[in-house]
Amino acid sequence: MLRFLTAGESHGKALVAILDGVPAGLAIDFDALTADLRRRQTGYGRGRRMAIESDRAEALSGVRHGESTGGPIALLIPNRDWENWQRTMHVEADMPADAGGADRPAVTRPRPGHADLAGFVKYGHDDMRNVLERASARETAARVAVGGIARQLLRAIGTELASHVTTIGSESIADPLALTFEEVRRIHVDSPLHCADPDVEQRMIAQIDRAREAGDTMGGSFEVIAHNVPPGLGSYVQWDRKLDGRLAQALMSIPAIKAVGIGRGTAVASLPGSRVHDEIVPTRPGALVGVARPTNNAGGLEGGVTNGEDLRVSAFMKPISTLMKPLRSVDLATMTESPATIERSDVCAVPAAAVVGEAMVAFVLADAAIEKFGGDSMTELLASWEAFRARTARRFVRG
Ligand code: EPS
Repeated sequence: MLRFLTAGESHGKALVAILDGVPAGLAIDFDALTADLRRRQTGYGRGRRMAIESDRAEALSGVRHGESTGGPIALLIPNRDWENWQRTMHVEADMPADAGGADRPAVTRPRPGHADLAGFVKYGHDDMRNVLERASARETAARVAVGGIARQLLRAIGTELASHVTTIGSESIADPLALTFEEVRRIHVDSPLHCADPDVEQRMIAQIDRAREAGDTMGGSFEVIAHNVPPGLGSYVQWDRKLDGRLAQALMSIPAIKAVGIGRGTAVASLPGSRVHDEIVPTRPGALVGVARPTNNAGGLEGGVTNGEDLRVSAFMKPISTLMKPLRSVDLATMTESPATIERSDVCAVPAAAVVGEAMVAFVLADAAIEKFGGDSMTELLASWEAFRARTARRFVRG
């Protein structure tokens, strides 16, 4: 079983993740982790914080001489902004004499849409900074580092991932499923919104600009595609083993994600079966699953099990809840109507969320691959995968 926990506040000293269950002998490429962390920091519409941070994950345990040992991998991502927040965020009961930054007043005006009010009620905090610091999407940097390791495990069995932004506000690309994995993978890493259609991307940028000028924010959607996914991951035999359910939970846990779609997603509700289900035709020589599917509306999952087609999942993100032109709220210190708190924030973070989405999908797939192929070391896992591969390919050969 692969599992992870994260710790850390947005303006605390660092983010931490513990990833447990990585088989021994996986070569870990830390430059690749840094590149993923960098991608999460970019995208048109991000705020000034990202100019301060240059995220980098350091392993504190579980890696020796560049390879996983089989022990838990502890990852540390320092927050560079910490030095500007020590007077507000110090751990000690008394402010340390050398603490830097400002001593900011308590947050008492909850932002509609944020965890502020819910955390005030649930944990009994008077200063909602205790809520927003942990509810912050900054935590997703730790997930990207974890997902980067999961991705390296998947690469060992030939599985690759890519993502693209499909909607910002009212602008969408026409048909995401019409794009192949290769077309999505080829989107330039420095493209402003990581959208496959440059004309739509320009209109998306204009939407973000208009939102920024109005003190408003923008949501959108993205799709994650996994290519060369082993068939047979997940299971139909029990509700909590269905891979679509596991992917949905993983993606819904990303801050601000409000809906998840598999393959054709919500559109299947309004189409007849003849236009939804992907026909099965003979034959696909050389393929592991030796039949062809002319369409992939199912997004690579049938019965909660991967079917060998590309895995395609999308996620839908609400606009960020910190508005520079704040919505109405109540100051809970005085119980008087008062505009919501303004924190430094982003106008749109959908491209960043897409990178986090890749990380979460990679984690779920790596967990499912370890479950299916097992083993304590990569040698064992790869041997089991190869044997399954050979056995499966043979079953599609007749005559
Ligand atoms: C950040 C995500 C956002 C940023 C944050 C860094 O977090 P939140 O969900 O709290 O809006 O606003 O940066 C700041 C809090 C800041 O000081 O600018 C991230 O993804 O790293």
